[in-house]
Amino acid sequence: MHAWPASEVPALPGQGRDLRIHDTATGGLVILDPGPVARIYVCGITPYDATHIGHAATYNAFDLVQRVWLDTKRQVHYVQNVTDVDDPLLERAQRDGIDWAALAEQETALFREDMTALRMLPPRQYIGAVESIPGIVPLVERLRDMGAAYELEGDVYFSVESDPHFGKVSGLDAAAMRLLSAERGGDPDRPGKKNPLDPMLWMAAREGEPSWDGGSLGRGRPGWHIECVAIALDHLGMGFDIQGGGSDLAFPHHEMGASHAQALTGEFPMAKAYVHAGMVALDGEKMSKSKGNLVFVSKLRRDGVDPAAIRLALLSHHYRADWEWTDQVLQDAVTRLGRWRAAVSRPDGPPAEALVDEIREALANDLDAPAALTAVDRWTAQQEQHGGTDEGAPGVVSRAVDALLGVAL
Ligand code: 5CA
Ligand code: ZN
Repeated sequence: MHAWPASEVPALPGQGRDLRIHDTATGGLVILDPGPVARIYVCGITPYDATHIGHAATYNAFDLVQRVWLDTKRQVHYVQNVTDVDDPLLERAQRDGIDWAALAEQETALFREDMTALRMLPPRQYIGAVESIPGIVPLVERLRDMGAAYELEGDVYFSVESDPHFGKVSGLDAAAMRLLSAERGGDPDRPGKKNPLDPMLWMAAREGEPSWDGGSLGRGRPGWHIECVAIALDHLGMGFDIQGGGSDLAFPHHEMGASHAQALTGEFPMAKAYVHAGMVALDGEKMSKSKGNLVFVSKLRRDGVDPAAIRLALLSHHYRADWEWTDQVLQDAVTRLGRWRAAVSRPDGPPAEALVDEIREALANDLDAPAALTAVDRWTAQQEQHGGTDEGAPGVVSRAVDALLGVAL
């Protein structure tokens, strides 16, 4: 699959600071020390509906990670998937009487447009579940052959007990895991499983559903977690820096994925940090495709909202917070964008060096984008009230806001 075009990242004077980021597994900040090439895997969309503000907020967080790393003069190896075959996608296609593959293609194309408009830097590899199947099958066969997976009525399940580190990503107890498993795509009540939490690795072909050649597994399609693991291991290998997604992926998705990878390789951990973005709500409830309480990025764009204002609205909340989308949030961002643009449109202004430093420090400190915005607000207020004599300072501010926050002024 192809990704989307990269917007240019302006070069800045000086160098950024190393990222300290909250890791779900340890519950605290970790100082990541990636080599010259930082490695990150971010879970992509299941493309059965358009990109909503919740998705955009999560991808915004990981775009900031990429920008902080680039600012430390590292390269970034960023991989993202597209879950282009899964139960919710097939159910939606069935409901609407359309071909599931056409639905996936259409919504993935819209996602690329939205990401481009929001100036999210693309992943180096953007990979679909379907195209990954030839790589997934041998992994499932290997897990089965080593005794970490078992068959149940033609389906293949992963045995969570095969990974001694199972549970370390989410830190949840068995009861909480069971509840979340039932809510988020698992089948804890299916009779015959060794452990109710065991997730499916390979689902035998079902009547009326697409299926692929699974070698010794028989025809079928892959489970959700093994999809991301196959893609991550293929392109990044074990011990990569960040596994990212929204907080609803911590369990079971990232827990199970880590266990699949750790059982397969005998190495620990799969990722140095598991990073999770908070959930965006609308009308008091988590924005979700299944509930339908959605604000679409593409709809806002069609209504004439500047994508830079949408991006500023996302940045005005800390990535780990759960927050509520309202018209006021967007209105405030539109006002802020107008003030910032006016402030950088003058040839001179207050000195910019300290501001660039403040933005860098804020982002390196667990991606504190709201603190970065406050710093730019302060510079803007000074420019509005007193102006300044530093020639070229507004240009430096404009480039820093673009390079570090992805907002084109
Ligand atoms: N395809 C899988 C991941 S492999 C998936 O979860 N797809 S998704 O389309 O449901 O979600 C894509 C990303 O958006 C995930 O990281 C998810 O955690 C995040 N996300 C979904 N809803 C929200 C929300 N309301 N607020 C913030 N992030 C959200
Ligand atoms: Zn995933």
